[in-house]
Amino acid sequence: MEKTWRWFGKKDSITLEMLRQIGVEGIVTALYDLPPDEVWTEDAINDLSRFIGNAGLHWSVAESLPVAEEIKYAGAGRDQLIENYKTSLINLSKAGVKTVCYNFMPAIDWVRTDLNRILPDGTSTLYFDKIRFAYFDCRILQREGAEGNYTPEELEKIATLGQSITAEEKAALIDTIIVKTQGFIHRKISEGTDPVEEFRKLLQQYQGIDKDQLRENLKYFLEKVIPVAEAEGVTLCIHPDDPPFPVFGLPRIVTGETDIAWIMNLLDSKRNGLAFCAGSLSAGAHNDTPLLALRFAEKIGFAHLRSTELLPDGDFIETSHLGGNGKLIEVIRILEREKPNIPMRVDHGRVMLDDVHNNHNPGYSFYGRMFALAQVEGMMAVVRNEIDSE
Ligand code: DNO
Repeated sequence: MEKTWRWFGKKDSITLEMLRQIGVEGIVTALYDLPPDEVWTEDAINDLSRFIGNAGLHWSVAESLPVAEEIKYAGAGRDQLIENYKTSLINLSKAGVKTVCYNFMPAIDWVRTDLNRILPDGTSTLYFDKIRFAYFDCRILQREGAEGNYTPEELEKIATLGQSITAEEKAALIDTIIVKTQGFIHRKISEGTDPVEEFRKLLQQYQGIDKDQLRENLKYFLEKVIPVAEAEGVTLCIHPDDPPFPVFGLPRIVTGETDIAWIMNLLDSKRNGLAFCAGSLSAGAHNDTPLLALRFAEKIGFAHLRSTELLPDGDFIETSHLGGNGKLIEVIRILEREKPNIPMRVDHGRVMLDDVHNNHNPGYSFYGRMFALAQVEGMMAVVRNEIDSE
């Protein structure tokens, strides 16, 4: 697989020169300065592509070409927004970017409650604490009907947490769940607004939208964009839901085997592809990550390599790339055989060494990801060796 790296554009303090030194071959990026609903123009794409090319690298994957919320909830403006999406796809294709990652998670992309869970060795990782998340949902957001989504035991734990949680901890929860994790990937929580209020408004747009309806909306979108992807030779890769279970009472439609099969069977096109995020999938107790890689290998156009460990009470932690439920060595064994030419990126990394002095986006440290890349390269070398000696 091609070794790629998620790079956040010209303002990223991790430079392309640094990435060349650590063996990165291709770049995964987006037009981060644009609001999510705007067309990616040829000029803007070419400018970024040239910048990457001048550093001796190439733009391998667009992640993400964001799907506007209005497309997901089927608002009045969705047809125009889908037209914009098609234009962006064509423009990316003209610049040679033939792999595009997107997701169809309503209102919120990935969810964590702690961005700096300290490990015994002094490094830190990302963590999802079910009770803290539920506390945010029931007590801070005060979502109507939220209590109904939790068990009596969980509600008791929320009440207990309510007795000890500090104002700083509450503010940190808001910041982590709906501001920091969402901000850098084109979210709608604008600066200077009350994030909780803004998020409530966003959730309201999904009232009455159940799993079937959300699937219908995805189908509507894909039926319009896949023919363009076909004509352009662009593979659109849907990213699994992170985590792969419902949150905030919102439907989730990319959580595991049945969901993925449903999407892949919608349209018989190799351009209707999957971004195999081992980390997201591994956070679902129902998922066997290597089995999913094998089952959908034909449709996998891009891979995100990371892993999680499921803990009691619904928590999960992002583990070393060598451990956990992602079983990356097995996933690599499958993908190196079935899809040796697709781009893969190491997803997330611990905060370690000098990372603590840099304000990297959550999950996207430098040393932590470099360390993980070395581990992944090691696994890839072992697998290639196995393949070569067959
Ligand atoms: C977080 C990422 C997500 C992902 C997008 C793909 O670290 O995994 O932001 O890139 O959801 O569309």
